[in-house]
Amino acid sequence: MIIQIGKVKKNKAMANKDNFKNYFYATTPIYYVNDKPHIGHAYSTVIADSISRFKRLSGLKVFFLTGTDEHGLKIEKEANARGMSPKDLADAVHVKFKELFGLLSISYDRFIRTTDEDHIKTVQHVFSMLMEKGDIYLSEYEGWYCTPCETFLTEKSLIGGNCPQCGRPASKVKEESYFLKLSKYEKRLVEYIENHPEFIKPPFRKNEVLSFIKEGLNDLSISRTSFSWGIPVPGNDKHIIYVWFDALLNYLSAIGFEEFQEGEKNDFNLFFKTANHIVGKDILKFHAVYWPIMLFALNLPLPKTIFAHGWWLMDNKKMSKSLGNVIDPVYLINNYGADALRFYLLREVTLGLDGDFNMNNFITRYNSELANDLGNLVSRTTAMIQKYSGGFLPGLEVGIDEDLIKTVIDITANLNDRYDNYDFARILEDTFKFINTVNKYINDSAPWKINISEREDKEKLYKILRSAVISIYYISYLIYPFMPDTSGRINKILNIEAFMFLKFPVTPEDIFDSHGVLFKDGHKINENRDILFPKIVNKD
Ligand code: ME8
Repeated sequence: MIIQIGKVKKNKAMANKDNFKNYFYATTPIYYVNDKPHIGHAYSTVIADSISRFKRLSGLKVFFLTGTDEHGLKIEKEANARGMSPKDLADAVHVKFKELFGLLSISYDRFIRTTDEDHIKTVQHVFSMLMEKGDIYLSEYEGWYCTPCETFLTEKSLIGGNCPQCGRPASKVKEESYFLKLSKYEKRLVEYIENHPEFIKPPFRKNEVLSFIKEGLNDLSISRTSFSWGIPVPGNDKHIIYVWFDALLNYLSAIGFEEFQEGEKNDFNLFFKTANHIVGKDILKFHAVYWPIMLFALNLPLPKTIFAHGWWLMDNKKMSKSLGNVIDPVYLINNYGADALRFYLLREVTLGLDGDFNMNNFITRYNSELANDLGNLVSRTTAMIQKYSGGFLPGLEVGIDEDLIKTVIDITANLNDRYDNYDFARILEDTFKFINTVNKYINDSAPWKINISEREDKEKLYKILRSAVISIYYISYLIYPFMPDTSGRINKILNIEAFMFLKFPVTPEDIFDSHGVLFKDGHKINENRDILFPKIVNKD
């Protein structure tokens, strides 16, 4: 069955049902504000945006959260170096993230800042609850700390005095500290991970997490006394709360945990059970070990999935300021467009694996797949409709090519599973294969050779026009989560206001029904004056 919905209108009938299966909560990491955003930040956010858009399109009630992580020593140090207060630094840099997300058409529902009042209240409240419960206790921390990673390290893990994660020097710390009892929940966490295959994705990351836990968990230091930029520990403001304990709780504060605790009937529990935390592989440990233990301590359910994506390298080297090879997403967007960047990030590499950002590849993919294959399909189809039928789509009764319909059905049959497994590269691969199939269909059927004075030939021509238009409609649907602006531009050309809501698996009847509703006989197709992807001429 297909029900027509507006592009951004939610499907009310489904969303209001008191059932968490109709909800979807997507989160990105919250980003440190010590520096402006780079391609890695764009990447996590685009992944979360794409899955959120697909889930909305499928009729779910979606909450998509992103934001900034504004406390901690790293931010305090950077602010000192710039001669400004940490809050002023955060105020200035968080705007850069918002600007980037605006340019990238990121459809977030909330941009949280850890300096937001409701977040601070939640963090202090959770700290007090766990103190009361006895899962937090006061003792002394003696060990090592990596400020760039905001991570406590054991002496044994250091590599020549440096942090094993980022390679920069670690510093020795000895101070009074509050601790969270991790060891108490170790066994329960192992069991949970082993019994919930959807909890850590991709699956190959699961063993990595399990072997870390099985080495034995030390209780986690969760407060500091040697600097001041953080949320004070309630009742002992000599201490500030460890930035990761503070940051992880953003996933609760953003969706009304406080109000829920106070007895208000909101959607907190429905959303939280469906949470998909999208993170880089560098911070998987925090999300798959410390975070679930905080939630066990709070008697809350765990998020549904933690998805760890890989890292982008630049010409096979780690991006770093000192190497001067950090890619500025704003530069790429200004030169090639947001959708070209979104497409490259999602198409080039299977999510979960590392990728190499290479400008030549970027330009090659852009020119061949976006400009030649997709752009050309849209422009030649609209040109044909102008030429052969004056811009009006004829022949509803003649039907659509059956092989093309079958391909659409094959692709959509696996769509939900592919999204749930973050197999975006595969969806794009199938979609671009389909684009080529349609281009080939037009070439092979050679409408320019048809003599339309014959009735039968006229029907043949109408079938080609209609098949091409309906195919483009489904292509627009399939690319919408990844390239929303392009999809909107195509819909404008097709002169349609909204997608139809697809219920999976799609049947041939659904397709015929939808084309009958959207593309009635004589439906006007707009002239394509808008070149979707102008070719890039390589200046080198
Ligand atoms: O870790 N390739 O913030 P952060 C791919 N505040 N992704 C990359 C990347 C790269 N080269 N570099 C960064 C923090 N990322 C914490 C998170 S969450 C409660 C707190 C992405 O500003 C990737 O998602 O260092 C990584 O996990 C995130 O940026 C780190 O951002």
